[in-house]
Amino acid sequence: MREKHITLGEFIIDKQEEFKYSSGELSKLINSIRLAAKVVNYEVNKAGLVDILGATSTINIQGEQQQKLDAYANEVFMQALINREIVCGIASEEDDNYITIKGKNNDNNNKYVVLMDPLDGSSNIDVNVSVGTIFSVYRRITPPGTPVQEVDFLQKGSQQVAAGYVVYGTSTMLVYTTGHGVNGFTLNPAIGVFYLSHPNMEYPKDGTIYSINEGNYVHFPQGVKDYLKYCQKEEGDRPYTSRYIGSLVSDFHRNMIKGGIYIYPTSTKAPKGKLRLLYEANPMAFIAEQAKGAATDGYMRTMDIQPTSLHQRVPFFCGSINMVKKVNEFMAKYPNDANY
Ligand code: P6P
Repeated sequence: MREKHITLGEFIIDKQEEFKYSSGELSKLINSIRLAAKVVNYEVNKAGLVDILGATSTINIQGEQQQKLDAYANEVFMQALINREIVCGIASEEDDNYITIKGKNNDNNNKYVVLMDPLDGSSNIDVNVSVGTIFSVYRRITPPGTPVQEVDFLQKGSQQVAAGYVVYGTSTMLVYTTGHGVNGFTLNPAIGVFYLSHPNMEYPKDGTIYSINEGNYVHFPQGVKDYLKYCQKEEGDRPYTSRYIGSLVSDFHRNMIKGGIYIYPTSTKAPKGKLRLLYEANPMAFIAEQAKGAATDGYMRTMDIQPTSLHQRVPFFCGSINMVKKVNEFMAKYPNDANY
């Protein structure tokens, strides 16, 4: 009996009844991301051939020169979401403020807000290293019919209704959760269809890979330095292997399959860490927990942090649950470092 390969479209329909609250809008939202991922994938894959590389003349809120491809990706995902008339607001790493989106009757009745990093790791674009898209979905908490407000975006990560990423790597994958486990879909570029290739993805409880930019070692808090020395000590299954691609989505994806931990801590150079809470740490934390992994800021659960601003940064320790527990033990010896 030939195994039937389920497409993402079929999977969404099959799982429709699991989407609480939704009368199909969340399915349409995931479908719009599916479409945008294919469009961006096409451009990412030929970035070396056309003048879509390099930087634009604009600087985004991160103070980083916008790469042409991440400005393009931002536009593609924005349009895909707007066209489906499901979301009432979108916040993006590429835009200083969130945008308000009207419903089909120019009303404010759409239920969801989306936060996204349209092309994470964009500094890798010009050197042909994997990049990714990260998205996070909430139900609005302000009254339907009124314009979306910032408070709709500043919800704790524990309130997410969906989160996912696209990794544009040796193959392009869409990995997402709606709170019922994590499933990975691989794109067949020849026919433009995502197939369920990694059902029920789970972080191994233990791992032997750590992902951190060790070039910043001298700037790390002491708890991180102590943990790195623990990883490098010859004892039991250690020393661990160091693997750091410089693209969160790629390091996260490999660690979820093989076991491992990703760390971007505070440092004297990045006093609050580098990763953005709302559209990097929280969605990846939701996926990690749904895959039986863990995510903290070194001291508390990432998804319990109360956001205070759209682009706030947090330290991020994410991966195999026993590795996160261990690094948290080292961090606990230096409680003052919790005040970032
Ligand atoms: P660094 C990419 O810019 C990113 O946000 C993550 O994808 C990646 O893990 C990290 O920053 C790399 O930062 O400072 O090590 O180059």
